[in-house]
Order: sequence, then structure tokens, then C-alpha cells
Amino acid sequence: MRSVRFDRLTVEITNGDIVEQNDCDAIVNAANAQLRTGGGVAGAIHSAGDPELEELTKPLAPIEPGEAVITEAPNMPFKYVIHCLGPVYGKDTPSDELLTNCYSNALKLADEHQVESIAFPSISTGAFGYPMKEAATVAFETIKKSAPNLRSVSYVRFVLWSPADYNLHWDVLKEM
Ligand code: AR6
Repeated sequence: MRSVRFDRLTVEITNGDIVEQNDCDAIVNAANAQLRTGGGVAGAIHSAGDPELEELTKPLAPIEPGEAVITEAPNMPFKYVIHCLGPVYGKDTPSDELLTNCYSNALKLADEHQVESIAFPSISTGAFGYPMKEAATVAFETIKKSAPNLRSVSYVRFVLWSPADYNLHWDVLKEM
């Protein structure tokens, strides 16, 4: 794990599985518009919890690219799951603006719910095809820009699925 500080916010990166970040108050889902289970992160989160999670998300769907909604986290060690719909790269445009909205909306929702620590996956970089380095730049720039406005959130963990993704994210983060 490596970390940097933006104002009073600590941003840490780690290699691992989003559903194993048991010490965080909230985790973020790289969701689909229907807020159902799926592949990748959405599949992992919905199978880690129980079917009640889909019952909680159903009335909130569908959501638009860039939007974020919050639910409790039934049978998981977190207080909340924040579900974000990332842009399909090059199809939902402008993709960089929509990805920015995901991170800023998720952080705002977390802060409104008195979340202190939150774990993000790399939204849109799997099934939705966003190039990893560009996505990392958008993510960290948005987190840095949001930092001065956060009252409750003091810790952000960025969880990368592979060592290669972790290294690439550190290359981007250390330049900030
Ligand atoms: N923990 C952390 N990161 C993960 C995990 C995990 N358990 N699993 C995959 N990743 P994706 P998207 C990485 O496809 O691109 C779903 O089917 C993965 O390597 O989960 O936003 C939904 O239903 C990649 O870097 O999300 C949607 O339809 C990143 O997490 C669609 O995919 C995001 O991959 C959303 O696509």
C-alpha cells in the first residue's frame, strides 16, 4: 500500500478485492444502470452481500452515467454501498466528464452520510473499456479537487485488481 495526502484527505492505493476492504465504512460499486448483479465488481459485491442488496437497489434504478446512489450493505461489514454508473468509454460522452461525475457524486454522497473511510474500484476500466491510465488521472484529479469540500470523509482507498494496475496507478498518483 502507498499513500498521498490531499489537504486532510489520505488517499491510499492497494492491490486486492473491493469486497475485502472490511475496515472501510463504505465501498463503491462499478454498477450497471439497472443496479443488478453482473460481472466484475458488481458481481463480486452482489455475491458478497445477500439478495437483499438487489431489493434495496431495485427502487433506485435505472441510473444515468455519472450518477451515484447509496444503499445499506446487508450482511456485509460496511455501513454503505455507493453504486456508480460509469460511462461506456467513447459511447457515453463526454466520457471524462461523466467519469468525473461518478467520483465527485460518490464522495459527496459519502460525506452527506458521515462516511469517514471509503474504498473505490477503478470505475469503467473493465467491461466499459475506459483506458486505465486516463481513468486513473480522472479519478485522482477529481478526488484531489473534492478534498477541500469534504467534512467527514478523511480516507479514500483505491483498490486495484492486478499488480500491473496498481503500479500504473502509483505512477499517476505520485505525480500529483
Ligand atoms: N475488486 C476490485 N476490482 C475489481 C474486481 C474486484 N472484485 N473485479 C474486477 N475489478 P468492471 P466497469 C476491476 O467491469 O468497467 C459489470 O458487469 C477490473 O479489473 O467491474 O465499470 C456491471 O454489471 C476493472 O479494472 O466495471 C456493468 O455492466 C475495474 O474493476 C459493467 O460491468 C472495473 O471493472 C461495469 O463496467
